[in-house]
Amino acid sequence: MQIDHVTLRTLRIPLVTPFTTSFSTQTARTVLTVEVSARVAGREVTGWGECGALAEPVYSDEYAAGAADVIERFLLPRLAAASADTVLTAETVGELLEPVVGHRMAKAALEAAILDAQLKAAGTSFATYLGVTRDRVPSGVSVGIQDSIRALLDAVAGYLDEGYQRIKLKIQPGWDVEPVRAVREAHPDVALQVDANAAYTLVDAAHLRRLDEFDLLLIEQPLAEDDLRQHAELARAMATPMCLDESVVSAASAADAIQLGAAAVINIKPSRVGGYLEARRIHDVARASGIAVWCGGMLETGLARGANAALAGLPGFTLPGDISASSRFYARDLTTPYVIENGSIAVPTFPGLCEQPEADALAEFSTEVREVSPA
Ligand code: NPQ
Ligand code: MG
Repeated sequence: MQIDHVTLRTLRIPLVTPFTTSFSTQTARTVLTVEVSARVAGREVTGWGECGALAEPVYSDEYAAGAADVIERFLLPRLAAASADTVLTAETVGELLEPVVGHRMAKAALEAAILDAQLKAAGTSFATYLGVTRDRVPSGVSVGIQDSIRALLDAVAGYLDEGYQRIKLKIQPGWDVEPVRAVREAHPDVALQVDANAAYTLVDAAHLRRLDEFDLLLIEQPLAEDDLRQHAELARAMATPMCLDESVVSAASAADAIQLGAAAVINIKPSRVGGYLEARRIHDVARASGIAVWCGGMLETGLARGANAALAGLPGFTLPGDISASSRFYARDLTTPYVIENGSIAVPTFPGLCEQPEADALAEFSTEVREVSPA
């Protein structure tokens, strides 16, 4: 593949309802998109990628403007140099970008755009590329921290009415045992799990153990990103299965977490781990180790939501993902909206990772457009 041109856009897309986690309240999603114009075997093709990084480095150390900068300065020049020698395919992106330390969300966005272009040129869907044969995947929903337990119960009831097959409650100190108890009492049989986004420390072990009585599927990332050993210790102190999100950034860190007993379950977010290809390797490592995985989310637009659904069609994804309908977050998506029917999302069959985004949606939400021509 030969890269001719790249357009980096920063979008600000309003959320249908504020999303509060232990680290922030957001009323809009700031998202960086990567549009790659390339030639594959002489044929012009466009590929799109979306960056998982938030506007601020509060979920992880990356942020959208930093990702745009590192793509322009350090990542794209490496791919452009390789593309002149025709070495460039989606499968070589990981190795070509290996000399740059970290910046996995930036790398993931660029790899996604290249992979999208490559698959569109070949007329191949992402599911076919992965060898996925399932045509639908079960849909779960992540429910933010609310102002009251009444508001939480109303939100959960609404999502269950829409058909979501699993509820994830965001928790933080001061919003944990009582909200979880209220939801469990209102819905004794619902598949329920919690996500703390690293808001606790091991000192809270006795308190977190109180969640064991609610028959939760898992507790996600209670401790800090770097605290693998402490997660293992907490896992031994609790009956609720331990799930890692932020701590798992690669297949290597997944293997470490599994070996340490820090993860009985892994949340796989393609953006967090450097892209869909590394996400598949984590799936493979976990599956070989008897560790369940599910597909997490970063409030993806239509540029990445369908690719997540395809990934979640792999056989090791045995728990419902945070792959909700577009309407869970956005009144207007960049593509045809993803919908949930009978609690599941269709695995896309179109070529590539995503549909072409709608030009008027891009125009409506863009706050910055940067044209980058590789040297
Ligand atoms: C998680 N996602 O599993 C993340 C966290 C996250 C769906 O729970 C704006 C504000 C964007 C908060 C993207 C879900 C966000 C955000 C992701 C939180 O930890
Ligand atoms: Mg999480």
